[in-house]
Amino acid sequence: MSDLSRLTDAVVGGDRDAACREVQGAIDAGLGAEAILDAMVTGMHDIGERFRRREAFVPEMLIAARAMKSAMPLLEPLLVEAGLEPARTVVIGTVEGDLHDIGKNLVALMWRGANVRVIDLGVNVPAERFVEAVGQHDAQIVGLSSLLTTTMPSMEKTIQVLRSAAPGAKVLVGGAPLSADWAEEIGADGFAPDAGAAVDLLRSVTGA
Ligand code: B1M
Repeated sequence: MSDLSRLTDAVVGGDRDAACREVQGAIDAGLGAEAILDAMVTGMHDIGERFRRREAFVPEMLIAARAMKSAMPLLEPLLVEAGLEPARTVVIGTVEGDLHDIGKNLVALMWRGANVRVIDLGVNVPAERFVEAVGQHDAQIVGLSSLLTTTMPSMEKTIQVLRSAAPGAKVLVGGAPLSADWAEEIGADGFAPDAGAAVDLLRSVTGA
């Protein structure tokens, strides 16, 4: 087994100490920053797939993301040196009126795991705040989450406001009461039913 497959396993297993040890070992062995990052992204992708197949659950995803987050500071200087900082920026938030953030946080973690810069605006976010953040961070993508049927109209309004004020931004949506049909109806660029699918959706929209 190569060092990097041990790193992937450490992320999948949520083992923070092992992830840091494997990253440091790979750096010391002279492996490239991109390969090391890929090994962790593969781990996050793997846990996302397991989550979709109901073989892993929210706690496993959280500890996997925590393991990757712990090891990232070791790798960051090399990524900067190699010019491998995230090329894309996503703004994410839960729409106005809605305070649920567990699912949104998972999506944000998975997107970070896919090496995307994620600006998390939190919960109860007014449409105008999304517009402001897109401009401020030069974001290409906006992720909207809604867990309440009563805040689905707020998501629709947010998309309308974004379409006129930030027409270049792609809008991806998700949340338990939503469906792909409804997402299409309100003009979203994509819908993901869960955090694993959200990574695939992001990749398909960005062509990454
Ligand atoms: Co609330 N709540 N809640 N709640 N809550 C639900 C959503 C509800 C279904 C419970 C029920 O009645 N069975 C119900 C909504 C009914 C409806 O609208 N159809 C409900 C209600 C009614 C309410 C209140 C109105 C209750 C009240 O006060 N009377 C109130 C509303 C407050 C508000 O938001 N203004 C309320 C409050 C709360 C708490 C604050 C107590 C708490 C939230 C804590 C928090 O988030 N920090 C809470 C919780 C925990 C829940 C349940 C129990 C769990 C939600 C959750 O975290 N799921 C929920 C019942 C349930 O779902 N069983 C419920 C786990 C999470 C991993 O899944 O969020 O679906 P989920 O995210 C998934 C996908 O949806 C998707 O990926 C995620 C990961 O796979 N996804 C995206 C989500 N966002 C995405 C974005 C994407 C892509 C995918 O792209 C951008």
